[in-house]
Amino acid sequence: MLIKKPSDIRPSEILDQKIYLTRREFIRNTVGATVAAALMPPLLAPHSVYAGTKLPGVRKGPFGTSEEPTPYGDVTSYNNFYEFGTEKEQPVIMAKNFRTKPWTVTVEGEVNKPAVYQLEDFIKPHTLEERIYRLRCVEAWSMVIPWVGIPLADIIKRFEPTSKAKYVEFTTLHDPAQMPGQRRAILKWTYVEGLRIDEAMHPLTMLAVGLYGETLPNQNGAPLRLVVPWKYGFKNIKSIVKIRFLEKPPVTAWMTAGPAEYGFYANVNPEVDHPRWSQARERRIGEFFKRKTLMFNGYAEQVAHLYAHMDLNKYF
Ligand SMILES: Nc1nc2c(c(=O)[nH]1)N[C@H]1C(S)=C(S)[C@@H](COP(=O)(O)O)O[C@H]1N2
Ligand SMILES: [Mo]
Repeated sequence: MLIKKPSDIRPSEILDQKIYLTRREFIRNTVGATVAAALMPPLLAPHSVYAGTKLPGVRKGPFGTSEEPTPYGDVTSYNNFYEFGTEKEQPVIMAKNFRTKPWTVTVEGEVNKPAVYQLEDFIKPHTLEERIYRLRCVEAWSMVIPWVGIPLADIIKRFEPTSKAKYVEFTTLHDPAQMPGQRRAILKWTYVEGLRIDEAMHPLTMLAVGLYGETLPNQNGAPLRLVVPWKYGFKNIKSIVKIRFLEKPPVTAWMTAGPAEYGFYANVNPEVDHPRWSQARERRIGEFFKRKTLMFNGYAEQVAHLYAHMDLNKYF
């Protein structure tokens, strides 16, 4: 995602899985076991090291795919979370001691009930459901993740948006002391994302607090992150502390960083290439051969109507 000259792009960003694995092999075979363990706990350490707290009473929710979920170890060790480093192997290590309790979410703007909510007021355990969704990164890799959360619409309704609320803006925590990435000018911090109100209210859109039946690992966006399965991964903002309702579209962090590369809508559209690479195909993490990328990441039936009158080449 980083805006760089092509010559600066590293293999892990282009994400040729073979190169990526080769690099891991290389490190494993050439450095001492202790150093290797520190660099790559997901491959070497048991699954339990990353386990969150089990979330009880989670129901099966609608819309889940029947595709095989990506193994827990991959979902939790191969992450984009620039607040904790630009290499995908970094967040699992760098976010280890990130404090997510207590956690508040500020709700403001065009709503009748603006307030600072405790996370516990936000999401009651008995409301949680599991939905297995595909996640497609703009870098042309994908995963299938069993999320645990609730529909964002259920939460938004409680805030009573006014008739002027046309867009929703989400903001990640700003805390350079805890988030080393924010001490470097990688993005114009903080991370901000946004949705049109009808996208935010769509029944597929959820706020996740867990995956694989447990609370979210820090590197996956604990304690609260957005999941919009038909949009590129970067829309799925992590560690949310603010939700603001607006009349005008918010300016997102990635639009500021590279407006020609990362649009506001960011719908998965295999026909609109990223300026530096094709979006026609993707590599499912754990698989060798690439597969075709589907329109709206395979959720066209549910969401295409939201964009019926829009030129998706212009509004990419
Ligand atoms: N705050 C914040 N949210 C973020 C990012 C980030 O760097 N910072 N990266 C995004 C990108 S590019 C992707 S692909 C997904 C990855 O989510 P995952 O690590 O849970 O798979 O998170 C998104 N949310
Ligand atoms: Mo991404």
